[in-house]
Amino acid sequence: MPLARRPASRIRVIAHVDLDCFYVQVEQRRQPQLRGKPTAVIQYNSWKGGACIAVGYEARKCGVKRSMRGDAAKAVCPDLNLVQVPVLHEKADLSIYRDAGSEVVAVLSRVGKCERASIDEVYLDVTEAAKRLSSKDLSTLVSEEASTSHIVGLPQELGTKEWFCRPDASREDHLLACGAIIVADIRLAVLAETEFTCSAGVAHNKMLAKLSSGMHKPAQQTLVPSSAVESLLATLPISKIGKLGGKLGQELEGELGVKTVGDLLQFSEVKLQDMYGPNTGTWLWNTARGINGDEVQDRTLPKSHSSGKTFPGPRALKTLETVVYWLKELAETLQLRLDEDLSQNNRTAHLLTIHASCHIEGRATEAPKFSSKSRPLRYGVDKIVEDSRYLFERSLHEFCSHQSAGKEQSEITSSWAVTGLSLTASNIMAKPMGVNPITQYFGTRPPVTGDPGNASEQQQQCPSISKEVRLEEDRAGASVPTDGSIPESISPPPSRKPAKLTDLWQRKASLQPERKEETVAWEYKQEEIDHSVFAELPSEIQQELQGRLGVQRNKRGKPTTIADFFISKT
Ligand code: TTP
Repeated sequence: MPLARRPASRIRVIAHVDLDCFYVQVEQRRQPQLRGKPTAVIQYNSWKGGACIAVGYEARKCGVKRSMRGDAAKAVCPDLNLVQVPVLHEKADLSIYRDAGSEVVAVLSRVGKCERASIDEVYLDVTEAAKRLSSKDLSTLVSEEASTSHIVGLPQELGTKEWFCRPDASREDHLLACGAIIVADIRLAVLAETEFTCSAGVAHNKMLAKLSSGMHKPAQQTLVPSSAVESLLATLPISKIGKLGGKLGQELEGELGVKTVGDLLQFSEVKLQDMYGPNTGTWLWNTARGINGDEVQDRTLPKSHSSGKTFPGPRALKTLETVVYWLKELAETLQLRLDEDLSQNNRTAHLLTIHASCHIEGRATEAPKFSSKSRPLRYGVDKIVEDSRYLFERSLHEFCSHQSAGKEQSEITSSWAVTGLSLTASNIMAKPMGVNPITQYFGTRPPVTGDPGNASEQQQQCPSISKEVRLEEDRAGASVPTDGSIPESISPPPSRKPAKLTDLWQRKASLQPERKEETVAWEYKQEEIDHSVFAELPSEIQQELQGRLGVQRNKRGKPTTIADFFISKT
């Protein structure tokens, strides 16, 4: 559910930075002979040459698209270089891409508050830096890169540099121009220090910044002045707004005939609240006007860790034994990530969630879909396997019961097929220094297999396996051990270990499809906590406890321009 936040009371300058054809750039840096040549990165999977998951811009010009299999891509672009995602423990290994992203984050975070939003996307709040620049004479500061910025709604008679430096600019536009100069400079620094090009959107809020970063790619930046917002949104399909891509967007179209963001303007806030609830109604009303109060979070580390894999077509898992085999594989990867996070960042995760895609063979699956379920996370591969197996069985039981309504139960329970499986560790918190976790003070009850009444689980309807999982699949499509290698693909050289940046980030939760809020399962009722005892606890413990209770409450409620560089590569 989208959250309607209070509009910001001050002018902000926000950038959304998105790396161009990211995996391809990482591979081209590892294999410089590929620079300027049509290149795509494929998941390891012998079927029809593997799926393209990242396509370089040279290859796009030849007609290669991400949705293509390697064989089809080669057919449209015979010179195409296919690079396979590295594979580790029978699954794709994304660490080189994560580490490369961390290098970029390290550079970007110099200019302002930095939120790592995905493996290759970052939000930056450059308001303070823009304010500092605003007292200076911009005409001497507009770099060549900045002057290539695209400005939405720029009057034809005005050049970009003129728009930046015009004396009658509003305070809002002046700060935006300052932000654009800063973002152009930091993009050049990213290129110089990491060899990666990126594109950016610069606006007064996150939503508009994100919308605009993809308008001109690769290696360019786009500004959205407030005066251009209305016309920009008037014809923008609602699906372009992240949170309107799914069920809510379909409802808007079906119930109100809304196709573009501008179409929403005709409805009052009250009407939207009546139809979609007070929070979503207000969020929709704001969105129609380009209002978005979301703050850039100060976060360069991931909010969760996931490990997943899909099992398409004949690879679908049809027995509990094979599911448990893969749960163990996924648990091992997850535990490695948890260990790394603990040792490098002193953070621990507290919630384990299993997502799966399941259907009954030979039948269109009827709603509700296979439920995602969560429970408190216990560290250790065996414990993760035990807990996730328990959750899986619970969900499978519910799924089969529903699917068998009016049909032969035995037929249903024997013909399920799992095509996607993933484990996520979330609710990550800093581990208090020098004290044991609060779970040790209270002795958290471990989950008991077969305990049907365990109140600590939650359930979510997972409309489909998440994009996160899809990404994991892409890496892990590789994972069937009997697959042959792909002759045309270029095997990547051994991974180059980047300098100490692995601790900076990972993948985002924004890739997760929208779904009901996750809640941590806390096994103590708030009213059972004696506040005088609570006040005696070490502050770190109080903090941890508050964190948990807080979550519980949620339940309720050198080229001159970067483009030159890019062109010079082609
Ligand atoms: P994107 O940012 O969606 O795309 P991109 O960086 O390849 O290209 P663009 O210049 O158009 O932004 O994805 C970032 C990386 O995430 C991409 O390089 C590969 C990976 N990825 C997957 O593995 N599977 C997917 O389904 C998608 C969409 C991306």
